[in-house]
Amino acid sequence: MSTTPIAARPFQFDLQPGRAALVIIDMQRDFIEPGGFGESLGNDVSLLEAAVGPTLALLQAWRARGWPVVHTRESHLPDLSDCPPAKRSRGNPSLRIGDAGPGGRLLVRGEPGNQIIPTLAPIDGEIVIDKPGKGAFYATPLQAELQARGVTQLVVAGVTTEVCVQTTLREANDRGYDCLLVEEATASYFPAFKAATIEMVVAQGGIVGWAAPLAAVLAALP
Ligand code: C5J
Repeated sequence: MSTTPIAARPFQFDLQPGRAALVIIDMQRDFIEPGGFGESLGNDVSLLEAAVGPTLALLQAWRARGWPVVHTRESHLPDLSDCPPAKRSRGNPSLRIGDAGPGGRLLVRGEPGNQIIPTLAPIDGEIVIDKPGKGAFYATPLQAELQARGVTQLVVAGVTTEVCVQTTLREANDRGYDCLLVEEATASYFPAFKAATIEMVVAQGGIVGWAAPLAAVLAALP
């Protein structure tokens, strides 16, 4: 199998063209736009905007090559039967999961606020995973979808770095996927948490995976 070297940390990532899926985590209005779930928790959602352009650059690169793309959405069924009470009752948000906000019911499947932002909207042929948890493998068909396409590596983007992105990286790592986190294509409401997550991923010889700047990924693609 031919591989393409990407300058990454903690060491070179050998990308397998066509077998590396781009996984874009939760770039949905509920987290990125005002009035959604992210803001209901008291966060400054404008901090996530920085990840949109770099994620689009990756998406265009993957689309141009016909390589597999996965989009995820954190979402619950309208009756909230897949939302543990512990998740819904946690903390003291201004609105809870399932409550009506400006973009419809928060984190509920099919609501306007639950859609991926228009700039990154999925197109036909791309995998869209609705996930009730923070990780993209928990209670979803993601593993089966990846196996059906022969995917062995994940190039990961999305929000938020230390919550759904990191949980997915750890789930994927335990399932045997080599994961590369693209630094500019992920963001957090807490920049220090983003930086710490990247360090956690690459520490101890890549205990969770690799990290690389966007330019290194784009420059290496065949
Ligand atoms: C959060 C996510 N932060 N997509 N979800 O609750 O990271």
